[in-house]
Amino acid sequence: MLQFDVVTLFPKMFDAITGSGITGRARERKAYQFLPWNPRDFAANTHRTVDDRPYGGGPGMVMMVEPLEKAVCAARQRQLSAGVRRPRVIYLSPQGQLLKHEKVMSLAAEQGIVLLAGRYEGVDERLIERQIDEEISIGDFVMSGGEIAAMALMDAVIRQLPGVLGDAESAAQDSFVGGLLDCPHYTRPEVYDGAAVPPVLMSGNHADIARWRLKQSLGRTQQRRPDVLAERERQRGISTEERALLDDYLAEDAKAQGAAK
Ligand code: 9D3
Repeated sequence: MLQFDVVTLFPKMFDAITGSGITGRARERKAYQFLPWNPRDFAANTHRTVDDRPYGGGPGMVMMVEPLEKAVCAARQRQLSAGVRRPRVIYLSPQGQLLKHEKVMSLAAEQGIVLLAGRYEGVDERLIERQIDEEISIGDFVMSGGEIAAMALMDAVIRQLPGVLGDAESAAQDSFVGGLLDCPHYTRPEVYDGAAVPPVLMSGNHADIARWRLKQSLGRTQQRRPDVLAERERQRGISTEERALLDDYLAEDAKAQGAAK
């Protein structure tokens, strides 16, 4: 069972993933274990202080090295006692490497992960040097702390653990794994306020439907995330059929854009 030990000033935030949905069910089924560690419980004074003013001046506060190190070491020790050979210690940080699918897959293969979620301006750099294996960011935007990033990482990893997703959910996953964005989805009614479902989806021709979906995925990826399509092409090339579907999509889209003007 994958072990997640999380060092955080806000353990209750993690109820959001451990208590609900796929990640809640996975915990009940013991696909992973979650244990929070609050640095306040390791603070040296009666006020339970965990932050202090930055040397050199400037705004905000910095998380102190001592309570954080004690909390990280307690988490690491617990994992070692639980049989984790080499706990991986990750600091969620705006300075980290961007989280990608490949990293999610490699983390899902670990025995144990210790996550550090920071608050304030960040943590004392000596804590990073002494205890952190890697820093991970979830995107180029500013949040108020590392907890939501830690939960995003946990959710992505947990859904890759064996037995967590049912067949239906698994099949739906294949799309990003193939390095493409998802195709559009429709359900009843067949016509909503004059807007009809694409007729091919009502045809019952499964080969046509699969081709249409691939074409939509290729076209949308090219238009919305050209970086993702270029990386897929670099990794595995593009087949003659895929090239033809993409060219078709782009030609039809250009025509539709022209007509709409
Ligand atoms: C406004 C404060 N910034 C000064 C230039 C630095 C800063 C410190 C702490 C910015 C954000 C944070 C809190 N964010 C995280 O801990 C965090 C995060 C994020 O904000 N965006 C994307 N990924 C991550 S992972 C952790």
